[in-house]
Amino acid sequence: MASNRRAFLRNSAAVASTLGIGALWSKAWSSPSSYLNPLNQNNENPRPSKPGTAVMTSTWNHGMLANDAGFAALDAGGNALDMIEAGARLVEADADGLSVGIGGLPDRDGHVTLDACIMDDKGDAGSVCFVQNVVHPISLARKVMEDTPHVMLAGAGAEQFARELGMPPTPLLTEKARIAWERWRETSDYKPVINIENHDTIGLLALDHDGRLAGGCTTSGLAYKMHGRVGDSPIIGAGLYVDGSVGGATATGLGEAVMRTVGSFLVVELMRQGASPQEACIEAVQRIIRSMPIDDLQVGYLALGRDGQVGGHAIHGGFNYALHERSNTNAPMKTALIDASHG
Ligand code: SD4
Repeated sequence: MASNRRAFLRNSAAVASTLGIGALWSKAWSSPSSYLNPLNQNNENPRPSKPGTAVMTSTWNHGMLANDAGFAALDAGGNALDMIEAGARLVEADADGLSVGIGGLPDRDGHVTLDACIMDDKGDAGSVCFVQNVVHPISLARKVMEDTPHVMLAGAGAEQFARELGMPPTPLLTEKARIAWERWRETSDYKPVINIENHDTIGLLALDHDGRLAGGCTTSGLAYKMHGRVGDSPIIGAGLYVDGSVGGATATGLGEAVMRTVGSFLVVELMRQGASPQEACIEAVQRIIRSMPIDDLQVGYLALGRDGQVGGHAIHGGFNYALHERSNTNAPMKTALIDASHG
């Protein structure tokens, strides 16, 4: 899959430009002062909107299939939240990929521990972290949001809630992942590799035809992390943030850097002040570049405005995201894989 990704990346810019989608966010970012609009106190979105257009965008190659699943859920009568859950579940259920859900690479002690969160445009949020033996943490996070007075459940408590909901305990360590872990234990050299599958997750953002926004993020976290480590992905404001009056953002990459800068919240707040999704992602990446050494560190942001505009940016080359867009239920679907690299 890593080599597929590399092969894809050589072609993705061409794909995007063939579909004419890259031009949407080609505007060059100059400096924060060029877009900050302190007068925009009422969350007015100054940009042209595309009423009725449904958009779904998700990180990495597997975002294409996730977006397909999201639109299938929409066409089956669902809304933006259903699009997110369906897209995330598809990737979580893929036992072959060494990230996200079953088949994810374990921590250094051999345990697969999962993190996920979900958020809607009314500000409701649900999250689970450090969860084991649950195939669909995104659905568990949604249940935390919809069925409990809480936002976040962790570890054994989250697993107990899953059992109460009837989600069966399911071992998540596949043979393929176990072999990879055994091989890693020969050296136990802990070093996340940028843009490689042991540094992977899926972040998803959706806008349905009725203008509802939602987002989600789900991951097995960094491979061979310390037992108990939780990354940015389930942290509201870090791995994901949605504000119905502005837009949503999600992050992928080294969670420690995202948490330190509250990245997704930052992206959405910049959009509130008038930045386009693309400009906001660039500035959030710059915050990291300005504040910590970035040689071995990758972070990518993806953002969706409530008007349907999409942007993405990362510290290093190699970050890509999938985009599906449909102007109404009878219109053809436009799809593209976008190379968000600047390097
Ligand atoms: C984490 N942000 O656990 C996640 C991992 C990831 O691409 O996104 N990998 O830190």
